[in-house]
Amino acid sequence: VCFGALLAISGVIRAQEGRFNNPIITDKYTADPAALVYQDSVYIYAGHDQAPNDRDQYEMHEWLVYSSADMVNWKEHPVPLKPTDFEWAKGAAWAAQVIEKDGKFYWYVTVEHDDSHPGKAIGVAVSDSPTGPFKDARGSAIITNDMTTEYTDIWWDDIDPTVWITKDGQAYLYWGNTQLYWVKLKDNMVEFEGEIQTIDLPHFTEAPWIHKKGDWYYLSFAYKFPEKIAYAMSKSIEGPWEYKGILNEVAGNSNTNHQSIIEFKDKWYFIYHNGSIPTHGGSYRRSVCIDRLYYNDDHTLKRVIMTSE
Ligand code: FUB
Repeated sequence: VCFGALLAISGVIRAQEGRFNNPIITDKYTADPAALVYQDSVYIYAGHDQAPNDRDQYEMHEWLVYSSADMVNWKEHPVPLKPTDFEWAKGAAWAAQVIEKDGKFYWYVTVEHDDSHPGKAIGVAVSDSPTGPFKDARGSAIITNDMTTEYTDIWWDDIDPTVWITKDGQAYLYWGNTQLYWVKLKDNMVEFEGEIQTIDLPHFTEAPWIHKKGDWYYLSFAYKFPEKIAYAMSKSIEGPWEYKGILNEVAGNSNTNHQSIIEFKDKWYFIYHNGSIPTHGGSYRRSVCIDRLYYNDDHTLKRVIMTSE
């Protein structure tokens, strides 16, 4: 017990110095972390990488949720959601994000749609608690393949939803692979309104994430492949976005890097995944990591120094 307490204290001290014990979860493979700050805690929603050690393909049958009050000690909660909780979905617990509105928690997820709309699609689940249980909030996908492309063979572009709610309560949904899309959401959070729009960013791959500091919006995203993370800035949530450069390099031993960015107790964090668990970790058996994020005086972002560097 004493040794465990000492480890926990030294972990908190290291984190205050900006060095984390990465990866933060080692008993499971976890990917695509989406962090939510709610009250005095941070929640990390992650996909569960379940590919056997000899299979180099995504195998993800459920999402996981962890919470922490200090960014160092993480508690795992019961599995809050699976793709099979959406009757119209076939599987694939790909990247997702939870946002709170009026005491309800909305979880936008990527799944594999059933054969009525082949390819990936975006669904939304809802709960009264950040740890669930969550249930399908609309009984059908909010975004399907046929809404975003005239080419029926592009089945990969409706993935990686990220959401943002402005101070006046307008919600926006962003998503995409190769092409970045966005649309406004209605007040009910489960229908979109207006036309689907696009944003062109250099070498956009996937994994958009919006955050705001002061007057500036930041749109970070996976760049090229293997993925680095790059970002753009704007004074308006609707753009235009100005590309600003690389935020994080390729993360050890993983082709993907999938970040989220939050402020918690006056510090900024960059939360992502790598493939660093020894022996079998890699692009299909990933692990969530945390590092600190810092700003330059001109509001641009300093490149993240991964604890592994
Ligand atoms: O986890 C499956 C996919 O890998 C995600 O949707 C992408 O962002 C990439 O991380």
